[in-house]
Amino acid sequence: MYLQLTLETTAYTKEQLRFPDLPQIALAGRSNVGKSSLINSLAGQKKLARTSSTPGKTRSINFFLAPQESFYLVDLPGYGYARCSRTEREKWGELIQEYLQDNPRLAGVVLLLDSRIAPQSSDLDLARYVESLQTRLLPVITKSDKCNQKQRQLTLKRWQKLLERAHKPILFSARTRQGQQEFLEAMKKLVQAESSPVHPEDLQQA
Ligand SMILES: Nc1nc2c(ncn2[C@@H]2O[C@H](COP(=O)(O)OP(=O)(O)OP(=O)(O)O)[C@@H](O)[C@H]2O)c(=O)[nH]1
Ligand SMILES: [Mg+2]
Repeated sequence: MYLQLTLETTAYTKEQLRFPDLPQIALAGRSNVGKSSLINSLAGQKKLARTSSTPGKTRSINFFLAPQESFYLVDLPGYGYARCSRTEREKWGELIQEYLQDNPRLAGVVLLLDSRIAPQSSDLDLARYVESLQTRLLPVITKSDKCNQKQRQLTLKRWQKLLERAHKPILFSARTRQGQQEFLEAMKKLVQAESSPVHPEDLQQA
């Protein structure tokens, strides 16, 4: 089953940023981890969100509306992209922070993690930041098709241990659609839980 999604707004700067009055789920993660590909895979479309094998493709915050479920899936620019200038990196960091902080209708943050790359401090920093915002964190391990079963399970366990207060990580592949149903269900639960307080025990269940 696909998720109907339409690109509604795009913000390149803080001035262009608007906070929609509907629940939002943000997709965060390092450049090239597969955020935009995940959106395309969910929607069953190839070019809804722009993807590239070169890191740093998404440079704006893109709001994709799921009209049937009444929430937004928000594609964020990736972090940890070394090849752009420092000022540009700082500008994106500020834009992402501006969006995540004090966003009254942020229902959760999906943290995408590459199944082939060892845990990075930038990922852990983002996870801690999301927790500090009292927002639910849903880890998704991407490109699972690139690993064998043993590697996948190892990565899963590793992240589960590191992010013990978050939702159990979901193994996902935009290529084979592994984990798609599980992910859709987890997102729906985040939307339903939007207005309930985030206690440590909620974080495990949401
Ligand atoms: N094999 C495989 N490749 C994937 C998967 N998901 C993404 N890719 C590839 O990884 C590359 C980066 O994917 P994007 O979706 O553009 O990554 P992104 O996180 O949006 O990157 P930025 O926009 O730079 O932050 C592309 O070449 C994709 O085809 C997957 O599940 N399996
Ligand atoms: Mg992208």
